[in-house]
Amino acid sequence: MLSKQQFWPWACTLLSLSTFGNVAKADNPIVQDIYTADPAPVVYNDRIYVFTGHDNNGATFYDMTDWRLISSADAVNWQHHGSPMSLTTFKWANANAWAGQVIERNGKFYYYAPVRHSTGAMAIGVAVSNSITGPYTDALGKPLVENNEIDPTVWIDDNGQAYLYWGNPGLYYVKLNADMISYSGGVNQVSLTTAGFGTRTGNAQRPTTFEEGPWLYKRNGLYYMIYAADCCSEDIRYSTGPTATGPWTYRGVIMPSQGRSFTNHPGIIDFKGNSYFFYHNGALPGGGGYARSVAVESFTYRSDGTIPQIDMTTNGPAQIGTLNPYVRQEAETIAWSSGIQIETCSEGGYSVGYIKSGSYIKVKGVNFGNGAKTFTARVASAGNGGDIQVRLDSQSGSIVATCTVRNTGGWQSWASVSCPVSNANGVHDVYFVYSSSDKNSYLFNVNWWQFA
Ligand code: FUB
Repeated sequence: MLSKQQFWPWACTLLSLSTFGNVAKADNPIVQDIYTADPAPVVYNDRIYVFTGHDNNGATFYDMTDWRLISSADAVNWQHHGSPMSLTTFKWANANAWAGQVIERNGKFYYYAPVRHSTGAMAIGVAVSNSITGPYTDALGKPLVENNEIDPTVWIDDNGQAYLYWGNPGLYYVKLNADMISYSGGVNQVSLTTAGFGTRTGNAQRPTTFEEGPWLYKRNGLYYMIYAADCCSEDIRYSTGPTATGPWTYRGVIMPSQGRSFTNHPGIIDFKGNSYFFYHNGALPGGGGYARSVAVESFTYRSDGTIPQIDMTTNGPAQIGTLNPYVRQEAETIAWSSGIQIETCSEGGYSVGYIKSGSYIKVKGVNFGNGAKTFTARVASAGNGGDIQVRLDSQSGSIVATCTVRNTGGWQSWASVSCPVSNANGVHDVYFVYSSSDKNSYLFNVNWWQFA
């Protein structure tokens, strides 16, 4: 995979770390080994979890078959959690694993997702799990709502009333019951007025800018409806209201149409005192309208609660705190990667695989404090192995440790390798650069790493 600098044609001037006084910034897009779309962030247990769709390589339509999940404690290093749910979860569905959202209630997690019913119409299913990372199982064995429209968003108001909105071309909502898998009062259709959703020109069928991808939330007493607008290419706009059911007042554009994908899809959260806007674009190599990638920006609400314009960047938000290298870190905790894939691990969870010479993983803002002495990695190899070079601050930065990995007897036969570390003090971006004289073969897999 190319470096970001090679493929970001509309990039803002890339700013060096020194410009920010050594504050690590996220790298956008935040997943590099696969195409991801339709981000749905949720804060849980001091982490941001982002549920995404998964675009296929070479796709010519949204023939998506599973969803993906990543999480972060610092908004720059993202742990991959594989696929929490797939199309097969909904036995009554046969295509289109599109834009979903997860919400927690009373220790259970509810995943609302649009899929194509085997009858042919788009419908919204609900799946449930006891763990945010899944697996999720179909809660009903049939659609929760079905009117051939898509893109559910869910919000629980202060009084406990939950709302599920969805729609394209319309906008609908139901009041969910406390069980989160049924509703009362029937399906309500929002009247899409230009006062509420802005004026679209040149499309008599769709006089307002609302297109799809609604995202409902409440902040400081104000209800927000964010949505993809004014297709195509879409931009992101928003409306606000005094209640979860409006009346809605149009507030304008948040993110202009940018970034090589003719769709976009919003998700907004507050986390550790910061506000984050998730979206997608076509920024990865081979990216475009059907090969999208999720990215994130931080922003600050104006004092009246309105949202400023947010542009796509390659830098993304600043890191919250630093990453502790003296506790075990999953190898699939990544700020940026090249030439790797994530796969399930026989020791549990996930590991990094398909590593070749020249592949690398960047982890941002690693705090070595007074200095690390030893590096340990959990590895497996059915091949000839190779070296893990631990470099600081760039792919070609100084090498502070080199661990040699040999054949362990299988790609899931795990062993620990350790090597001495020198001159690793303070806070640095760490690049794990994988190296071998064999430039063609897979070298080894990595499950976790830890400094001492
Ligand atoms: O990912 C498939 C569809 O594309 C989503 O449901 C829409 O929001 C658009 O992003």
